[in-house]
Amino acid sequence: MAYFDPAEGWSREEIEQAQVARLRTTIAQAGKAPLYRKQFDELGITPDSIQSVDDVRKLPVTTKDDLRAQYPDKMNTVPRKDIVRMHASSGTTGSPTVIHYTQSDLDNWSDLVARCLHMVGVRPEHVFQNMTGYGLFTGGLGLHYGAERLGCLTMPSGPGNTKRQFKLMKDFNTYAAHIIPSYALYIGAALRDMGMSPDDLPLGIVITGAEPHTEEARQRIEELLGAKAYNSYGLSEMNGPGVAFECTEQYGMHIWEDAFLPEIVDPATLEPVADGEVGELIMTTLCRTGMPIIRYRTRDLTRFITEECPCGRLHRRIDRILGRADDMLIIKGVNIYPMQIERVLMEFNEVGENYVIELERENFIDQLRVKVEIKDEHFVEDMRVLQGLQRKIASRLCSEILITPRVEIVQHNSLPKSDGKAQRVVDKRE
Ligand code: ADP
Ligand code: K
Ligand code: ZN
Repeated sequence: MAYFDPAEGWSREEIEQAQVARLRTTIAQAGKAPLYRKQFDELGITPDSIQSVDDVRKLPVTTKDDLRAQYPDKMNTVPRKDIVRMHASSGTTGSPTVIHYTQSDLDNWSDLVARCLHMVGVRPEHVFQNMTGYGLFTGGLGLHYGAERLGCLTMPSGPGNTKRQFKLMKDFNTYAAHIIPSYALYIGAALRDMGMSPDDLPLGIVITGAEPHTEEARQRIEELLGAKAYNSYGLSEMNGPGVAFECTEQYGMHIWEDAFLPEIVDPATLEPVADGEVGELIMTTLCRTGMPIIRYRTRDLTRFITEECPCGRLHRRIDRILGRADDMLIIKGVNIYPMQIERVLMEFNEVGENYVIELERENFIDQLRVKVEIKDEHFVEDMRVLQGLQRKIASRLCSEILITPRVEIVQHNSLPKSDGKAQRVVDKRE
């Protein structure tokens, strides 16, 4: 099999040699930023501190708050004239962080994204429809330049206007599309509502990323749109998309270890977890010149998949993101991740694609309410039937999350919808 980039086929030895060399270069470069200069001086860190990959643990970690404190550009390690692009995190949690890129950073980024797309079968002869928001969010321009780099006719259709999206797909024979999972579920349902079938669309590949979604949601997306869906992981602090991506095995995402040095640690102690255990993903940029970032705490929870991938690539895979450490809900003292709830909801064929998790406090007691849309064809006037379904969902949820939520079935298209990252949790507690 031909790789887009020879680095995809590297042995573990080649990967680790490159990591050590690039980490040393990165330390030299990062030391030009005041934050790192100070930390490196205090800890006595020089490029020579790195003799093996494990030596990364000698380095300080970087948090989102550290980056915010350097706002707007104190993390830069090149003169302003060499910076050609800026993005900012979407600010899902708190105020945004700013990322600055040099031209070589942008070129590397596009190569990484092109590599991802090529890995799942996208080719220059294909039309690529980029249905995510452009602007400061990295998902738009990131995928856009990657698809162009690969050679695809790239359509910056952006999100929204579902009918026009379908028309563009049909008229221009779109084979691959990039869609945020919650929006993919939404347009899939819209296709069904319009009385069209997935066979009416030329789509073969859908790239979904930017927010947590379950395996069950992926299967729905594939059925609704009649395409293979591949999970794409990235974050602004590490360029944006193109950090980790599923191969055609659809089991875990290869993290491009020639460009990023990943660690998975216990969030409380920052010690590495045992191989295969869940922890917080930490990453260091290995190729960035304008704004290198050392041991960035992503707050994203995942694990390394320990087995080698049948596809032959030796870049390690991370499992589907369980959620952000900040997403964990503590309800009546029980720790719950929204994705545990999504997984159960998507098991029910009657249930539609949109849901909201609401938390309230009544008489000092936490209440969990799950509102979920029912598919149009399953809507019945008979209250007993609906109540029966609500009870069934509540009891399945209880066996998964160990507390009994109030389940409320609502009509199709009645919950708020978004074409960007969906807000699945509404916490009304004080
Ligand atoms: P923000 O932190 O403001 O959302 P970003 O746009 O940089 O800013 O989003 C990056 C975050 O999005 C990641 O840290 C992760 O939490 C989430 N994310 C990105 N891709 C995925 C994915 N495929 N699965 C789950 N979560 C994802
Ligand atoms: K082309
Ligand atoms: Zn693979």
